[in-house]
Amino acid sequence: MKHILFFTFFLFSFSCFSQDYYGNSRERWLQKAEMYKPELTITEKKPLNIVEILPDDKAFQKFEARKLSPADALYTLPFREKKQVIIDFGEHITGYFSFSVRTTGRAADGPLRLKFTFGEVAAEVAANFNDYKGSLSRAWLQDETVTVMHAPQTITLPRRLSFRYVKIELLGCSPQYDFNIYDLCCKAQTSAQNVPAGLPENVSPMIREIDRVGLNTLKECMQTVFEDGPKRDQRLWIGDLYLQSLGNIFSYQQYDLTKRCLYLLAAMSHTNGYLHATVIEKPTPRAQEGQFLFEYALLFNVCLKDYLEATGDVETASELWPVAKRQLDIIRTYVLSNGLMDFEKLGKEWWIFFDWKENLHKEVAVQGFSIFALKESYKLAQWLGKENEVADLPGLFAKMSHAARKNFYDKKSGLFVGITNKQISCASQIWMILSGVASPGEGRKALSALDSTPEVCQPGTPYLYHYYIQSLIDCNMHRKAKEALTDYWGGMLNKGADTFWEVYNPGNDFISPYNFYPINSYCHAWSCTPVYFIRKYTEVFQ
Ligand code: RAM
Repeated sequence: MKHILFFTFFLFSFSCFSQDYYGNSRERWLQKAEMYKPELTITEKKPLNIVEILPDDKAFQKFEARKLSPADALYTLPFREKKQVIIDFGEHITGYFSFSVRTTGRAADGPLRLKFTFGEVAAEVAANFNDYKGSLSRAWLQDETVTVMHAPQTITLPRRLSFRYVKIELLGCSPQYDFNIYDLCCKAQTSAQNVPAGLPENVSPMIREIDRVGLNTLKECMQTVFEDGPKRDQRLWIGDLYLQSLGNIFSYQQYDLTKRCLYLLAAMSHTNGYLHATVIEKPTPRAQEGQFLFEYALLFNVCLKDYLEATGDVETASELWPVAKRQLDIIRTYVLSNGLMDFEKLGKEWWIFFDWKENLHKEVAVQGFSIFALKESYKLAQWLGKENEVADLPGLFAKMSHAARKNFYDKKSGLFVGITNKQISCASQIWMILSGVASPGEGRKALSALDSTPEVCQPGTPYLYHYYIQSLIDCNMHRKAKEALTDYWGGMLNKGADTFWEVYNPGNDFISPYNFYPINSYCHAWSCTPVYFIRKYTEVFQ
């Protein structure tokens, strides 16, 4: 009996997993991805200043960098007595760091041990990394110990780094000789090559600055894929790609990079045809196994549609259409006969994200997002003349929209609220608006009601904030959209950002989804979207 059961199970697994949903397309997709891999532009960056990083209650994360002297003062400084120095490169850079060491008089009679700590923000180099209890690999933190066996010598650290500040500490040396550390250099790299158009002269200084830092953020994340963050996770995530692609359409316009990412994701999908949320490029491209994120799988479709709209590249979109079409089955699997998504079941089988925000109840957002994804996918089908292959969609999103109104809309308050939890969240209103379930008038009412409702679950990251701004625009709340963008991204600027962050809560500088704020990414893809808003909706933002 046991044997029969095992055999049946074996046969079942075989039929489920051994057949590839996409037949033999993967190899071609991977080849295409390789074909569109961009060249990296390398620029040598030199440090600007020696700084001190001091506690300051008013500064971001309570640390402030203050200039002491120009960086080359380091190069003649006998380091044995100095023991520690912090260098400021003056801007966020991503690349390979090198330094040289020479003795000041007597020959070196023993090795040196130096520790380098790299930080995207000042507090990161002041933080204590010992007793790390964060939820991600400790190794993301950028501290490196180097033993210098001979002097003079030039050393390049093997790891690619992302930083503005470097702290250098002397851990070990001989009492017999002194030395200088000099020629600090970073070979900075990016695949962003094009120069985006300048903004008109009458644009306000704040909007101009937000745009500049947004462009910088996007540029730093543009490597051989659109990375989520050049410090962490250094890889392609579909949700980040979707927003970067929007930014790219209105700035660098390097569509081959988007194309490469789309092919790479398709090639790395599961044999069942569903997309993995994230792909790692090195040493050879592979998906992060088991990482299935509901919205991200479907955002592939939206990203492909936007790409097609921007480029007219029907060939790519047609080749990847089967992937987009397959993702729709995710929604079909969970939609109940009453038109609502089976939120509970979906949550057991997929990662439902929407935001890094503890306690966010995602029931309404799931429904809204699903409708949005179906509608956008249908537009893609229309562009490609494939409506007949997804002829069920218009009926499906109409039914789901009806169910959403019936079950979630509280006419009295004008807010959308879930059935299983009465939490009032920004996310729920946003996704009811972006899905078109709420009319612009109802959307305006809902978004305005949020301002006067106590205990609203607010966005936790620029990721959800992006969709918030979009929903304000879609409801014609243009003044409010500009205010919100200026307050939020301008808030980061006022706290010293030279690239925009993964997580930002105006009231709490120390918040981290990973239980350790220095491991947050301070140059993060999903935070670049002011570039898209400012350049697309010129009448609203310029
Ligand atoms: C973060 C990643 C990425 C995001 C996922 C869901 O860990 O950095 O930006 O897409 O979360």
